[in-house]
Amino acid sequence: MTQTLRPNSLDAFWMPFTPNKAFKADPRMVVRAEGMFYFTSDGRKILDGTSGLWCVAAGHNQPKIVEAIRKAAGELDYAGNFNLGHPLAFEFANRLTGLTPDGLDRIFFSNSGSESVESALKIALAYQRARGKPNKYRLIGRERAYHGVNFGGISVGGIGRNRLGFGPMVGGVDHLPHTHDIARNAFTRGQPEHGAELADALERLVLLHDASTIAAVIVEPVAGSTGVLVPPKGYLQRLRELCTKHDILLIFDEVITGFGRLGAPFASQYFDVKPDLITMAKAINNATVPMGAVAASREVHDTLLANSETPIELFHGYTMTGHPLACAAGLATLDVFKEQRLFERAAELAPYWENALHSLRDARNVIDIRNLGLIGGIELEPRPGKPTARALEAFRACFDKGVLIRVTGDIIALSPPLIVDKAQIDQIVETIRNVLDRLE
Ligand code: PXG
Repeated sequence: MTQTLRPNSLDAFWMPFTPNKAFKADPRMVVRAEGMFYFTSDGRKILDGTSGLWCVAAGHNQPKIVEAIRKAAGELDYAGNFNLGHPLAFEFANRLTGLTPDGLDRIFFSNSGSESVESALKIALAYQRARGKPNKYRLIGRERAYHGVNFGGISVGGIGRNRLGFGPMVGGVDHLPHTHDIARNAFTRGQPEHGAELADALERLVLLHDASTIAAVIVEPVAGSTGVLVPPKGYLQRLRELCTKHDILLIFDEVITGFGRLGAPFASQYFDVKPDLITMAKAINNATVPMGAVAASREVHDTLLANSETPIELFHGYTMTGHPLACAAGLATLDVFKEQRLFERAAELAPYWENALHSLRDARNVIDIRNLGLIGGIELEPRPGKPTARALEAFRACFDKGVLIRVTGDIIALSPPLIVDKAQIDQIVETIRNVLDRLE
């Protein structure tokens, strides 16, 4: 065997969504985590203002969840769920239905948000076929949407850069306009006043394509990774009405908004709008073991099962669907959410979070601040000719000052674990102010 790499070489790992060359020239490594903190390889303690990547809702290395995984690994390392079941998957699916909106109580497991999106899109198409409407095949996404990185997800997604270079995409897809409107809504606390009428763009797509060709609309209730775009008041309600009117399924991608981020189990309950399918992942088991899921309405599930022409009703699933470790972690996570009242805690802290964030209104180069639940977005004026540079420098400077933030374009996106306390919120906000006021 030829030894081509040093033992600690950074070369072999091709990092996702990362400028690999720049990172490897100046790496930031974490080696341990606990509660609200990461610990770096050089012994520094970093306050996590991002829940990892929007996922560690119960805080890092939660002892009860860690123990559940240890125990499960010693009992049943792996069992697939193709024609052979294991109790943890059934138990976890049952328990999840205690959180999903009434009637969305059939759970399909995947291993990530991206796979949950693919699963939901395929379920939507299979449902339309099962009810005798195979011509309802179109999928409607939205500009500035992020639905993961697989082909269905980037097709309905609305980020040009994520689509560029990957060919013609999935066919039969169209997009609604995004709802971001700084001119009318800058510095709104919570939901913006202006923009509900943007949902009416669905009427235009119906005129163009005819409702008889449209299977489903997919949206993030709050768009997260493209910079915290909070839906205008009445927008999601209007979208629901139009989908119902035109016999189109509505899918909420709740990979970020699920599991208490807004102070309710799902955004669906927070906004009191019920979709037909919900995608979830990330905080489903506190991100300890890769897992995602789709919650489907009874109508969707039962129609598919009742009208199947073959014994297998849905030709879809993954080797790791309902992995025992992921399910064990999920069960423990739901216990922790309940015991520590984390969703209620998020709701109680939301006003403090809102005030703290909006105190940055007069910080240097800030052009908008947005918030909902325990999500925050701070939009910076891009540096002329150098978009994203200012935010990236803010990210590095905050990290050096012991606070992990997330940046996307020139927007700082914040989503602390739901266990965050007021002093830690102050620390996050004060660090950002300090950094911004010193940044060109
Ligand atoms: N849907 C939504 C709404 C998401 O936010 C996915 C699907 C895909 O999930 P997976 O597990 O396949 O990555 C996501 C993921 C960021 C960031 O910094 C956000 C995500 C992923 C990585 C970074 O905003 N969201």
